[in-house]
Amino acid sequence: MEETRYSGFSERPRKRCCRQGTQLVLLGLVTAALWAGLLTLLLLWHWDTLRSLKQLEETAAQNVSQVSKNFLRHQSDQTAEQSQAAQMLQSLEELRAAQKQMKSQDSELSWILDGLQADLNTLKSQNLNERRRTSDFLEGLEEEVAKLWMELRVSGGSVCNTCPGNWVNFQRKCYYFGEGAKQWIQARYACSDVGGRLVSIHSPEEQDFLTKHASKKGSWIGLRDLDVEGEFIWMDGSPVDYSNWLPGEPNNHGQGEDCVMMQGSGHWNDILCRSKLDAWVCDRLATCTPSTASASQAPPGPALRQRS
Ligand code: MMA
Ligand code: CA
Repeated sequence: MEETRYSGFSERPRKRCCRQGTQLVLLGLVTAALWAGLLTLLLLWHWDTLRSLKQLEETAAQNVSQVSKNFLRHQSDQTAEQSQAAQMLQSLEELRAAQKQMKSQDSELSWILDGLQADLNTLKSQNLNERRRTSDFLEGLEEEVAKLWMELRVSGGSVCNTCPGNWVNFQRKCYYFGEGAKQWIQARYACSDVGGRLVSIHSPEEQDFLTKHASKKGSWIGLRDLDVEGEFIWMDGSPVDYSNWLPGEPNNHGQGEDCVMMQGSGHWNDILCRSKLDAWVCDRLATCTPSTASASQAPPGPALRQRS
């Protein structure tokens, strides 16, 4: 109807219609291109996301495996450490036990050692005592022999009154009056040095002689009760057959008086052996001078050996 209405002008609408079609096509094409672009972008984004996810997944898996590996390693380390600690604890216990045993062994050993030391000391002192007893016994024998020999000489007509220089004769003995501050034991050695021993006194006559000659300040004499308290022994080994104690003596004053001194008056007192006195008296047997008749027959007398 329209073609009829506008029959003289048919060229123009056809052109409008074509341009619109072209525009539509172009629009469609642009839209399609846009959609295609959008889709492409979406696809690309999707792929990228997928790739990232995959990567993340891989990384996560790697991390998980690393962590589990680490965990396992840590667990095994811990187990090793635990067993090591248990071992160390056991070693410590063993050490403690060993130390305890060593300590008990040590105390046992020191106990045995103490015992051995005590035994040794006992043996030593026994040996020393034995030797002293033997030597005292020998000295006593020698003394007896010398006295018997002297009797024999006297009965054969000999005169026994000869003393070395510095010694004073009385009856058949010689006496040395030493001076100088000494303890009893030092006086004993001093007498030994001059060939005698600390004096032994056996009669009132001998005592009178000594009282006259000895120092008025007091002297050491050869009497002591060192071994058994109250049991006094003379240096010549003879028993105490005569005594001249001060009244009330010996009293072992203060429980330590084991050596005897002769006072200026001649009386005796037991005092401390470590006290120092200014004088001491030694004795020894005199030597005999043979009579002219027996001189040729008599065997030589025993030499009086240096005394202890
Ligand atoms: C002193 C001392 C003793 C003695 C008494 C006597 C104090 O001690 O010499 O040996 O027995 O005197 O009184
Ligand atoms: Ca006394």
